Amino acid sequence: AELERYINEALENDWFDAWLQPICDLATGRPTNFEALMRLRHPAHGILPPAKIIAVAEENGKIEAIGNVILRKAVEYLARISTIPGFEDVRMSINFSPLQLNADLLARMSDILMKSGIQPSRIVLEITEAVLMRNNPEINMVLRGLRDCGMSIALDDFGTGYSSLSYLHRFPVNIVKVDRSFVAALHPDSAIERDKAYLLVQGINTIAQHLNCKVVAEGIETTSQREILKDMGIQFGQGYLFSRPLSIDDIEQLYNPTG
Ligand code: G
Ligand code: G
Ligand code: NA
Repeated sequence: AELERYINEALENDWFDAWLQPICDLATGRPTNFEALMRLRHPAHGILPPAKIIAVAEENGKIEAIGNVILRKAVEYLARISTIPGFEDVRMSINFSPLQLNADLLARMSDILMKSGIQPSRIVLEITEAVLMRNNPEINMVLRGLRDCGMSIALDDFGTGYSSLSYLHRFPVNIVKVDRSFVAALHPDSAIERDKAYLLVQGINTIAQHLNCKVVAEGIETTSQREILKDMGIQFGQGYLFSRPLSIDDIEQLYNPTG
C-alpha cells in the first residue's frame, strides 16, 4: 500500500527517471548501447527498489504510465548522448513489461521517435521470455510491428526460464542476454560449478550465433569474467566492471567531461 502511494506521488511529481548502464564491446570496452533502468527517487525515502515497484505497478495498472515516462526519457537521453563525439550511433535498450505491449505503443513510439529525430534502428526492446510465453496475439502483433519499423528485440535473462529455445525458434529475436547467474558462476571456488557454467554459456553462444543473434553477457563484475567471455567469442557485455547504472548527468560527466 505504501509503494502504491509512492508510485502515485512519483507519477504526479515526475520522480521516475531512466538511469543508464552501458553495454560494451568486450574487446574494446567501448559502449555500444545503454540500457534504461527505471529509478524512483523519493525525496524522503531515497531510491526505492525497482523490481518491487515494477511488480506493484503491474498489479495496479500503473506500469503503462511509468513505462511511458521511461520511454520518453530514454529517447530524450539517447538524443543527448548522441551529441557526444564517438557516441553518434549508440543505441538505447528499453525494458518492456508485457502490459505495455499494446496497440497504443506502436503509435506512441513512432510519435516519440519522429519528434526526437531518432532512427528506429537505434532502439532495442528488452523483453523477457515470459512475454513470449503468453503467446498473446496482440503482443505478438505489436512486437512484429516494432520490428518491422526497424527496432531490435532482445531476450533478457536468457537461460533462466522454462523453454527459452522454443522462443528463439518461434519469434524473431535479434539479441540474447545471458543471465547474470551464469556469469557469476564463472568465478566460484568449485571448479565443477565453473566448468558447468562455462559449458552452458558456450552452448547458449553457439545456438545464438547460428540463429544470427548477438549475445550480451550480463552481470560482468571482474576482468577475469570479461576475459573468459571474450575468449569464448561473446562480443558484448554489461555489468559493474564497466559501470553501474548512472543518471544522465553522470553519464555525460563520465563520457564527455569537457562537453
Ligand atoms: O535496475 P535493476 O537492475 O534493479 O532492475 C531490476 C529489474 O527491473 C530488472 O529485471 C530490470 O529488467 C527491471 N526493470 C528495470 N527498469 C525497467 C523498466 O523501465 N521497465 C520494466 N518493465 N522493467 C524494468
Ligand atoms: O534483468 P536486467 O538485465 O534488466 O537487470 C538489470 C539489473 O541488473 C539492474 O537491477 C542492475 O542494477 C543489475 N546489474 C547490472 N549490472 C550488474 C552486475 O554487474 N552485478 C549485479 N549483481 N547486478 C547488476
Ligand atoms: Na533488461
